[in-house]
Amino acid sequence: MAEVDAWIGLGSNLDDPENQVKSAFEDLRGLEGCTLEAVSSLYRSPPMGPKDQPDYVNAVARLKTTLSASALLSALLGIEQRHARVRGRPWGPRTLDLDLLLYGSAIIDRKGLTVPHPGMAERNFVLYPLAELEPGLVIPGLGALEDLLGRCPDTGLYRLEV
Ligand code: A4P
Ligand code: MG
Repeated sequence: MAEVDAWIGLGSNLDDPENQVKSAFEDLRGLEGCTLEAVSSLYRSPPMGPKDQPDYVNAVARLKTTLSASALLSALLGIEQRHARVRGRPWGPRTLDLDLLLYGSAIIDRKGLTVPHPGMAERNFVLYPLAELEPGLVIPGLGALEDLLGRCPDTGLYRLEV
């Protein structure tokens, strides 16, 4: 099967978020059928949604994969579970959230899998790390990353030193 570039968004705001994200990079590196190609810096930001929860640490990663989009999503859910993710309220706190942001140039909209990930165009904690790795990226159905950045201020977003 042909290899596809997939982009993963990582986020955590519980149980040492920086380490959750860094160890998730290692989990991604170990995924069968995938090669971890690049990871962004870690970024801290205030919570989007309910404010009575800790700040988040976010990052993005780029993989080359021979997995289908749905097999890759299942693998990501498996990693979340190993990080003791307990699903609470929507947009509530979590030890690790892994989103499949992009899967090559695919536009997918079926039960349980929407790609590009809904809402990514309005999330500075997704767009700025993506731009760090690939400023010229074009998002299927949404346009040039550069244009999305122009409409999404980096307010509150803070790049952590590595
Ligand atoms: N699903 C469908 N498409 C996808 C996809 N492309 N990637 C389904 C991942 N999952 C996808 O996910 C619910 C279901 O979505 C999955 O089982 C999968 O089948 P979830 O992560 O449990 O959903 P959720 O967390 O309840 O809601 P949601 O909308 O995914 O939350 P988000 O969007 O992940 O937001 N603030 C900051 N600063 N940084 C953050 O990272 N994150 C959230 C959670 C809230 N506020 C935040 C941050
Ligand atoms: Mg999610």
